[in-house]
Amino acid sequence: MNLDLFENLAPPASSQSLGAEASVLRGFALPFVSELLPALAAIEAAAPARQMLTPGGLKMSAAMTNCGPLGWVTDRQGYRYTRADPITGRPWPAMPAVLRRLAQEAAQRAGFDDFEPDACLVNRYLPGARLTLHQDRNEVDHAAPIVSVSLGIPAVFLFGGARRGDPVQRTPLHHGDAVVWGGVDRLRYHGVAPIKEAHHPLLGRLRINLTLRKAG
Ligand code: MD3
Ligand code: FE
Repeated sequence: MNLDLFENLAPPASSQSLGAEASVLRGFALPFVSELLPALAAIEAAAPARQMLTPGGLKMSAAMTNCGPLGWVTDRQGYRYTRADPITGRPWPAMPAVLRRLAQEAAQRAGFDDFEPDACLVNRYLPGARLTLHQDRNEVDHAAPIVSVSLGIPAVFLFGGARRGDPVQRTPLHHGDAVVWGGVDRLRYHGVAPIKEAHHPLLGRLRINLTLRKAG
């Protein structure tokens, strides 16, 4: 009997299911971190993170920037993807090869082949910052998954259902964790509980979350 056949089908020990098509890959991003951090610093130098306004006029508690051909923005006009950074008027910084490779490998590990992200939203959270329950529905192709990478101090990820009032599952996310969402889980409500005061050896009192999407 060819046991390799089964080994290839078995999930890695560090994979955890959040839903039928949502999985946490614990520590998946760790081997990429030393290349990722300088690439992120370059992105933030070219397109500084800023606290955007919701359509209702509230300042978001997380600061955001983007890389890749498309970037997610919100202001009084609404939520949308743009090719240019509204602050600098220049195209968003290019997506670093290491980030694209990380997203493709994580997607593949979770069962989504040929993921071609064209947008990466960078969320920066200081203690106290949060993200209220929402759906990600500005992307054109809902068949493509979303890959998220958590760095720095921990967060509690809130994963609800198809309706805002559905029960919410709470999952801690740590430095180096990757999560892949697709298929039936793609439009579930989700958010981030207020970040607790903490210190991370590489990032200090900061959490960075990268979400890679096929937006266009
Ligand atoms: C679940 N970011 O940027 S991870 C977002 O930690 C966002 O910064 C969170 O939600 C963060 O929109 C959560 C990513 C995530 C992204 C898309 C999803 C989780 C998702 C789409 C469907 C279900
Ligand atoms: Fe989201």
